[in-house]
Amino acid sequence: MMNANGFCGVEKEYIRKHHLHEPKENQCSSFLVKHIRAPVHLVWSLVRRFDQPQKYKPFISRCIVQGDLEIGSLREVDVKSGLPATTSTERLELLDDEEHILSVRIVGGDHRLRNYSSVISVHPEVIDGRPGTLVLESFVVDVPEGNTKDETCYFVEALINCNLKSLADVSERVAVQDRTEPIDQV
Ligand code: A8S
Repeated sequence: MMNANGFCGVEKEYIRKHHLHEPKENQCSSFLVKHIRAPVHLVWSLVRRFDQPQKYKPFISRCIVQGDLEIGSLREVDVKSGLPATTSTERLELLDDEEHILSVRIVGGDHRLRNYSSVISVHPEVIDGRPGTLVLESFVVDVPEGNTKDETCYFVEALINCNLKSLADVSERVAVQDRTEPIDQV
């Protein structure tokens, strides 16, 4: 059942549990929702790879993690040309394989997103009688000098929308392959 904001009860519950940021006066915060026609284990297997965001994020060309993957690990991300950035340094804040939650904080890089922090969570749902996935991604970030809250939110939401669209494309391609019946050998 949808409410006036277009969210149903279960989405509201997940948002309340995992996606409550507390933006300060100079910050903006928002979240996005995506429904994917692929099972949750498949979507999570892509999302959880803190060391390989380029597997689905279309603007990332390269990523390097020094040492073992653990909470506090840093990744050095190279951004593809054409964007107002070339690198970003990002810290793993939370990786929960039970609840399917990943949280990342941006700690450096030559871009304008200061104090950016994001949470992405994935949840099983049924879409047209098949296993599907509900993806929620939320963020909080400083509003840069010379920009408004709306501009900042719009910019970040556009990037996240591209990431989620691509996550859906990659996951759905694999899901369709997995579903194809093997051809009987004669
Ligand atoms: C993510 C989310 C975002 C990434 C942004 C918002 C970024 O990688 C790009 C352009 C920028 O200006 C900032 O989960 C930054 O990846 C594509 C380099 C951080």
